[in-house]
Parts: sequence; C-alpha cells; structure tokens
Amino acid sequence: MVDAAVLDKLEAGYAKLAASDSKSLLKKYLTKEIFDNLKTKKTSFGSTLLDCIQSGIENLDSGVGIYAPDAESYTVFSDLFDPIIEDYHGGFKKTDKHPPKDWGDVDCMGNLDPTGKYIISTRVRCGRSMEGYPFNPCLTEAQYKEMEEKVSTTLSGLEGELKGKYYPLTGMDKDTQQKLIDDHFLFKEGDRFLQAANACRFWPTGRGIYHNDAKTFLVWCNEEDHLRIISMQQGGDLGQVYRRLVTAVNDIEKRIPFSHHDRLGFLTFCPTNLGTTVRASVHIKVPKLAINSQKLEEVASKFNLQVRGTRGEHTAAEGGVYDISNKRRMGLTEYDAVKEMNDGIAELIKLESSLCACCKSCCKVCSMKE
Ligand code: ADP
Ligand code: CIR
Repeated sequence: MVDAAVLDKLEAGYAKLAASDSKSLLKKYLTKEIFDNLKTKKTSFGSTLLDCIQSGIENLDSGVGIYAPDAESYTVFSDLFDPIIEDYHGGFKKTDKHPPKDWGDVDCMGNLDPTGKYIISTRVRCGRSMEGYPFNPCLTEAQYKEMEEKVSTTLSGLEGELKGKYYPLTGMDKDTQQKLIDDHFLFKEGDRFLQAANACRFWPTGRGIYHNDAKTFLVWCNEEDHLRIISMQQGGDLGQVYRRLVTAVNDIEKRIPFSHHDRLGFLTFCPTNLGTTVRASVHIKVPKLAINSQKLEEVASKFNLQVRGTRGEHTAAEGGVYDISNKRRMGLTEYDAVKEMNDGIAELIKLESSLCACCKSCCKVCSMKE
C-alpha cells in the first residue's frame, strides 16, 4: 500500500500540474481517471506514481515529465507510460512490438556535408542498462560502486581505436570536468530534471567517463542511464561515426549483459530513449532556416527531427549552432533511426542552400517567417 504522505504529495502534485499551463506530455496524458487508477500502485521495488512523475511536477517546463524508476514501472504504470510513448515515438502503440536489433549495412551511411559548410560535428549515441540493476532512483551506493567497477574493468579490455581509459568523476578536478563538458564530451552536472527524479543520489559516486585519446569514442557511466555509448567527431562523416559506434556496441555487448524487453526493446530510465535508444545528431549551422527558430523546429519536425541547443537538451543555441537529431527511437531499427537523421539533415541542407539571404518575399524562408 502507498503510504499517506506519498498520497498527499501525489494529490498536491496532481492539483499543481492540472492548474498549470505545462506543455509536457505528462500533463497531456495524466487525466484524473488515470491518476486515480495509478496513485495507489507500487512496483516490487516500492516505486510509486510519485517516483515516476515528480520531475514533471517540479519542472513544469518539462517536455515529457516522466521517468521510470525501475523497469517494472513501464508495466505497472502503463496506462500513463503507453500514451506518452505513443506520442513521443510517432505512433508506437501499446499493441506494437519494437523490432529486433538491426544495425543494417554500416557501409551505407556516408558524409553528410563533404564541403564542411554546414556541419560542425556528428555524434551517435545509445543507452544501455545493466541486467540485474534497477534505474538510478533505486540504486544503492554500493551498487553504484560495483557497477562502475564492472564498467571500467570491462572497457579496459577494448582495443584498437576504442582503446582508452576510464576517468571517474570522483576526484576529477573541476577544471578538467568543465573542459570536458564545454567540449561536449561529458554530461553536465546538476540537471534539475534528473535531480527532481531522484536520479543524482550519491553523486559523484559511481559516475565517470571512458574515452579514447582522440575522444571519438566515449562511454558515460551512471549519469541518466547505466551506460551511454557514444561515437563522435568533427565534420559530417556519419559513416565513420556510425561504423565506430556499431563496432563498439557489438564488442561491449559480448562482455556485459544488458536489459532488454520483448515489447519495448532496450530499457532506459526515460521513456523517450526506449527501443533502439539511438540518438544520431549533428551540430549544424543553418542561418537562413534559423532566422526564425520556431520555423526551424517546424521544418525539422516534418522530417521527424528534434532541435536542441548547442550544449544539449534544455540549452540555447550559441553562435547559430543547433543540435539536430532523430526524435523517435522506437518502432524502427537502429539503422532506420540513424537513416532518419541522415535523410532529414540532407533535406535541411538542401533547403538551406536553396534559400537566398535577402529576407524578402522572393524566397521561401522569408515567406516562412510570417
Ligand atoms: P544525449 O541525450 O544524447 O546525451 P544531450 O542533449 O544531453 O544529449 O547532450 C549531451 C552532450 O552531447 C552535450 O554536450 C551536447 O552538446 C553534445 N552533443 C550532442 N550532439 C553533438 C554533436 N553532433 N556534436 C558535438 N556534440 C554533441
Ligand atoms: C523533460 O521532460 O523535458 C526531461 N525530463 C527530458 C526528457 C527527455 N527529452 C527528450 O526529448 N528526449
């Protein structure tokens, strides 16, 4: 049974959300009926509806507003998770099943911007959860340490281009940490969405980053997900970035067992990352399209793309640099998720190069401004 204090917080949180003008998917789908059905439920880890929705209640500017404290939450609170998943992932219904993992032909992806005029850098990441461990809010300090040990030991076995070193956050000096963040290699600290979701307990214990010398292959340990596996480099050579990621994931998967769900694919803390968990992005300058940032988002969303700021989610664009990536990660293969970004960016570049810089009604972008 959910205790009285949690129920009180839930009632107060629901009232706050209902009275707000939050644009989150949480607000959109947490009807009074669903709330009343779920408010007394608990997973076997003891997680309640409050653990799932507290981030979205505290941060009314959330885009989504919900996390799964443990894998079972996706089932126990499915009346809320399912419609949010369907909305975010472009129609992945509760009766749908995520397809088996398929990285496709890794040689099919090429350079998106051979002239180097638009794309500054390219990155593809995926998330993984280690079998046998819950997500952040349910982990003990001892588990964080144990997981970090497993991750760093395992990664120390990687060879060739993937060979690198694990750098724990514990003991890392602030300048080194900030430089890694500023250079887009390391996760930021103090994310209020994660903090409110109870995902930053015992920080910095168990958190860290593995990378090769060139910082083209990186693994984050215990930030939002147990692992974030990342391939990135300057320029637009998506083919090279993709091949490196696929080689790395295939190798790491032989060494660490990961949590996978028959219907939802790979399991992650945030429902937006389920399925393939793949986010393929470019840092790109499209000044003509970006004359109106709302329009840029509209155009991007036509190609199922998501626009973020230069320092990642919930940040602003600096110097006209946008982070544009595939939005959906479920109901399609890994290959198709990356291809969606590939094709969408190719279209955006085509559009950008077709626009004149006059800002008068003679060109498409100017008419889009209205
Ligand atoms: P994710 O959910 O993929 O980890 P975030 O939005 O939290 O993404 O961003 C994490 C970091 O990765 C940020 O520093 C962001 O600027 C960086 N990043 C994302 N895409 C690119 C890219 N194409 N090139 C360089 N850095 C990138
Ligand atoms: C939010 O709701 O805005 C945060 N909890 C982050 C959600 C993940 N965002 C995304 O679009 N992938």
